[in-house]
Amino acid sequence: MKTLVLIDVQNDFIPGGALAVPGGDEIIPILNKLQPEFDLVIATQDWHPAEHSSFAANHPGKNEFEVITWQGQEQVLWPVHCVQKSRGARFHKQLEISRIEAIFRKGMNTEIDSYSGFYDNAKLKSTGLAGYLRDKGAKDLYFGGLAADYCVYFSILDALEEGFNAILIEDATRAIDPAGYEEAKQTILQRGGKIIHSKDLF
Ligand code: VGL
Ligand code: ZN
Repeated sequence: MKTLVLIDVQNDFIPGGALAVPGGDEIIPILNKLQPEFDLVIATQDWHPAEHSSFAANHPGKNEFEVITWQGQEQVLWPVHCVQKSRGARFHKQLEISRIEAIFRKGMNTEIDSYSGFYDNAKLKSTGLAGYLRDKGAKDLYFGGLAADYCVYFSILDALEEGFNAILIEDATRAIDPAGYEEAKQTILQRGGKIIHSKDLF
């Protein structure tokens, strides 16, 4: 059971968006071409209330990309992004969505950020994704989407911890910070994940 997990392919993470990931638009044709190769395609969506504590705008005097401690957790302060029902929160219009069987939303609790598609950053709450995938018989999870060094990375770590095989499709993702991404890839490999190129799947 080969499953493709599309992480946060939303307007705000694509050039022109509020938290644009460099080259984020280049992955869309790859994600579209990959989908027919999979038995199951699911997606996640970052889905914040406007009052979310991860937004720098909600911390007067603080700057975007500054790191603070919030509820005992390190928190990067992001530009306002992926606000529920906003255009920025929608999937990019060129993303093929007809094969996406389920969408898991995250980041709704104002007090805690949620990079992984499985759990919030303090692991207080599950999105139900692990249970859904087990029920579907999914074992091999292939990841693409945005951003490689945040939501894709933390989703892969949780997938491995939940006992799935996790494979990053390296040309189907882009990172916010190249140095952070290099470290992330090392950690993925150390924890038993794999890194492949989309051409390995055709
Ligand atoms: C993400 C930062 C904040 C992501 C989401 O999708 O990688 N990054 N919220
Ligand atoms: Zn977010």
